[in-house]
Amino acid sequence: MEMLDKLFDLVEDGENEEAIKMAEVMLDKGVSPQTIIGAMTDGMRKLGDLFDKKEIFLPELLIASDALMDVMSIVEPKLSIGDQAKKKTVIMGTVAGDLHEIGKNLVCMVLKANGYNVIDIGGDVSVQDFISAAEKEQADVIGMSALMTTTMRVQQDVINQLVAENKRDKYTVMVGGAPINQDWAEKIGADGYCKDAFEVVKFLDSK
Ligand code: B12
Repeated sequence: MEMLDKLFDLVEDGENEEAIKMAEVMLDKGVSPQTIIGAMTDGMRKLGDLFDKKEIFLPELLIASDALMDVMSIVEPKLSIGDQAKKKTVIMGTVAGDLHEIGKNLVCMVLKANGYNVIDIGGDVSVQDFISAAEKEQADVIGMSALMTTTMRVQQDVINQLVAENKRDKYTVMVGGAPINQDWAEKIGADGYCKDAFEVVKFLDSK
């Protein structure tokens, strides 16, 4: 849709105010929050490819990420929250050494909108902090995001530590992020991998 492309152009250019206004207009016109989230995710991935090819650089990524977060803050309240009783408690964080939070934030947003009790413990989360948060909140699910090949092994460290502490069976462990796939999830003994925020809901609803 042309409007979605235009919205991402504004995000890419760091036109935060304009992007927010446009997102508000689109929501008013009945464009669904899911459609906007999907388009922004695709846009961000395309920027990632350009970054890879050195056609854009870190400052441009930072500008776009900041604008994207602003747009998401407008979209979040529009994700209708059903009046269902709170489902499971989910601890979500991005692993140690990794500051990429956009994907994790989207997963949190969509889970909350679907009735889950989500506790976002942020980015750069250590192995012990994942486990302490899960214990403290009596969580059912631990979700770990990793966006870099250099940080994905922390997901494995958390699972190994849960096993060492005899706590592995207490939690459903989900992993995700751009370099993660089903093979990795199986290799490290996670319960599930999901490629996007909407799949996470389907996965957890089926548990
Ligand atoms: C935006 C971005 C940044 C932003 C992050 C802003 C922020 N606050 O999050 C900034 C500019 C800060 C940044 C910094 C860096 N980045 Co960067 N970044 C990206 C980029 C372009 C997009 C990531 C993104 O937001 N995607 C959009 C979201 C919506 O998608 P997503 O994260 O994949 O999430 C979805 C799914 O994966 C899934 N999901 C995500 N998490 C979870 C968790 C669970 C449990 C589940 C089930 C599902 C799930 O659901 C999400 C929603 O649908 C990627 C490129 C890429 N292909 O991913 C590079 C990329 C990840 N970055 C990269 C690099 C190298 C860096 C830097 C080291 C650059 C530098 N030289 O400093 C730093 C690292 C900083 C650090 N220590 O973390 C590399 C990593 C390479 C590698 N080693 O693997 C990438 C792949 C770019 C590239 N091709 O080189 N980056």
